[in-house]
Amino acid sequence: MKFSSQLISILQNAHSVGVLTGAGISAESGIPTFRDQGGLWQQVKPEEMANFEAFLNNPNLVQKWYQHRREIIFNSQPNAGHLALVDMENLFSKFNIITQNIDNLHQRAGSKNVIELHGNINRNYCSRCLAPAPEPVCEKPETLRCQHCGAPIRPDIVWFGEMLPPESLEDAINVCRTAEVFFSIGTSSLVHPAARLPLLAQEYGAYTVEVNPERTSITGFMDESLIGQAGVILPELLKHLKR
Ligand code: BV8
Ligand code: ZN
Repeated sequence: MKFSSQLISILQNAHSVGVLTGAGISAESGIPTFRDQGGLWQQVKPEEMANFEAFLNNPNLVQKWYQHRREIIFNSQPNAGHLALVDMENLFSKFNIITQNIDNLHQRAGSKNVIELHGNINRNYCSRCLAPAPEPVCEKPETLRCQHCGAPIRPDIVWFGEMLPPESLEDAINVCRTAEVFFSIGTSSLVHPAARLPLLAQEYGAYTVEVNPERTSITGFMDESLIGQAGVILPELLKHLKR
């Protein structure tokens, strides 16, 4: 894999690096993405599953779908792309991962500074009194209810039409303000406001790099586009940086 001498020299002199990741970085762990061939949104429609309305109409169905996703995630492992980002974290004084993913794989790989924009499938809470709740067992519908107020339990995930956690979004914007290099890895860059972050980083002066086997809606704006799989490109890039 060829990297531009500009990217290598900017990275070798950088102190602050930001990374935005999407479902693509977990694809090589066997977790389906959303919009690729065979992706999640080909199995169910987001408006029928990943929004609060759908949940209120049929909490058990939505929780069953998330239970299905928990099982896939539980049986998956972080891949070489996640692990390369863990090693990269040690090469820079400020290295932050902003993830749209809810699969917890960055944290399981060992990344320390992870900003979760869309929540985490490992956490659940009551849809009425917001009390934290244990993972519901879908075979026992009664566990889908809050033990304090009886309302349905929901996953701690940002659904379409819901605000992102303000502090996570603020932290992400601060990363864009200070990053000298900003990577956009494994995202179709279609979901807002996350999709805006690489361009915001560029406006603040970051050298922006996209890692994706396909072109996306922001490829044309990036300073560098590395076409390929994250699990191949990131370890290669790490090798160059360690030389
Ligand atoms: C909000 C949780 C205020 C659920 C998700 C403008 C401004 C603000 C909001 C909007 C706006 N325009 C529209 C909106 C509304 C909406 C939105 O963006 N809709 C889109 C579809 C147009 N945004 C919201 O509702 C957000 N809330 O802004 O609140 C508001 C409210 C109402 C109206 C206005 C404002 C909430 C968004 C969060 C929604 N929740 N997920 C769940 O997971 O079940 S979104 C979902 O998509 C996931 O979180 C996912 O992370 C995210 C983005 O998808 P990607 O990660 O990019 O995955 P995708 O499959 O699309 O692409 C994978 C990529 O990987 C591909 O490019 C592929 O080529 C690549 N790839 C594949 N293999 C590899 C690889 N790359 C590298 N290596 C590989 N091996
Ligand atoms: Zn409750």
